[in-house]
Amino acid sequence: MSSQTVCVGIIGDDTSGKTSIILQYTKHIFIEQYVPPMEDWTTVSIPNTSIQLEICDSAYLDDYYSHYTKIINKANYLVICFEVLKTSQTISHLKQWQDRCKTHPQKPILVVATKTDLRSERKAEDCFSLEQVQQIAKSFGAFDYVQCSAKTNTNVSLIFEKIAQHVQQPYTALQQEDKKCIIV
Ligand SMILES: Nc1nc2c(ncn2[C@@H]2O[C@H](COP(=O)(O)OP(=O)(O)OP(=O)(O)O)[C@@H](O)[C@H]2O)c(=O)[nH]1
Ligand SMILES: [Mg+2]
Repeated sequence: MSSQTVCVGIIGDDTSGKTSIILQYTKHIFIEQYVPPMEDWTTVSIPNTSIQLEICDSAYLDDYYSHYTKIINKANYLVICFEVLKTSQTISHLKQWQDRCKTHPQKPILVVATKTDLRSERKAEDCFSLEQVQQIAKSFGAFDYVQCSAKTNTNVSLIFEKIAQHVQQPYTALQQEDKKCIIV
């Protein structure tokens, strides 16, 4: 069976946990402190499929704009990460990510809420709820969403399995009707 290679760009806010997801998935490690960005595209084979994912990390560099534009342009799939801690900054940045993604309406998007382990140590009102995560995913026109923790290795592999599943058979788990705003 010939293999199919798909490029996946991992984008989202500074310290939202992008590199930690890739490290947990590919190397089964989690680092509590500063995590340096992965420099190259990381290629992984998805079990029980002929699909290879070329995963690209992004990081806040001096030339971040051109860096993520390059990633968005090359990627076949976009993974938008944001952490479950709800702050005014996260909300306003999500709106900015939404605008950036609108320039590439043809790229399938998977929305990923990260650091879900923090829900157990914070008040419920300080975190995005499941319903709010679903709403955010809809607002991006995402085909699906995942809630994960790289720290506890919860649902990390599901991110890449859902992409592989979508490559094999495109699906939309979410209603696409309300792309206009993010309700939080
Ligand atoms: N509690 C918790 N902390 C996490 C999790 N994932 C990442 N972190 C922590 O969050 C911080 C940032 O993680 P990174 O993976 O470097 O985030 P990033 O999005 O790659 O950050 P930049 O490359 O700077 O944009 C680190 O201190 C991680 O240990 C998680 O699932 N739970
Ligand atoms: Mg990083």
